[in-house]
Amino acid sequence: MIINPKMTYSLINGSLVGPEGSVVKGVKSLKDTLRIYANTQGLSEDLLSAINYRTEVYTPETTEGSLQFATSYVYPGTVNGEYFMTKGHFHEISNRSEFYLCLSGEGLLVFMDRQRNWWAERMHKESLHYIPGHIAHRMINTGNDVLTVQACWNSDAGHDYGTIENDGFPVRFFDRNGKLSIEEV
Ligand code: M6P
Ligand code: ZN
Repeated sequence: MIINPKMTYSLINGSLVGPEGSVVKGVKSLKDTLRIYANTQGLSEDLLSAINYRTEVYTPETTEGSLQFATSYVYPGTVNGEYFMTKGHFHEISNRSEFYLCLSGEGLLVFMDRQRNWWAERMHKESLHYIPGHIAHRMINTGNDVLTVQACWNSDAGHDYGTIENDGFPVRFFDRNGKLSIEEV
């Protein structure tokens, strides 16, 4: 028999659409992510309630070997000059890898290994990124539009946020007078 797929995915705006409850939506406003930024002094209420990023996650199965699929929308903006970004994470099952595919916007995908070495790849429409296991990853929106990124990874990978919350990444990215400034910490 031939049946219709349960899900659709828009190549234009990344939106995942499926049966009720199949897509788990998450929204993080700046209030939720404040601690990832270097300087959070004097922020307006408007900025604090602005969306930092949203996610739509489709997890058809959670057993070992299965995959999940998500779209992240990282909004444009800065916190005292520092570009909006995702929290960033290692995987809880550390060897699990991941693909990111950028649909629109401009940004950076920052990688960090366990020795705190970092490097980054430019993200732009149609850029494809492989994130090997054991490597932390964070997206930075350096543009003026939403950075829309599709992700696919093992359902059992989990997120280890603790390491990043405690030690952060060794580099930050700022808009200094309209120019990207890379500041190692
Ligand atoms: C991608 C995936 C998700 C992740 C999301 C936001 O969609 O990597 O697993 O949750 O980006 O990133 P983070 O959780 O690091 O803020
Ligand atoms: Zn991941």
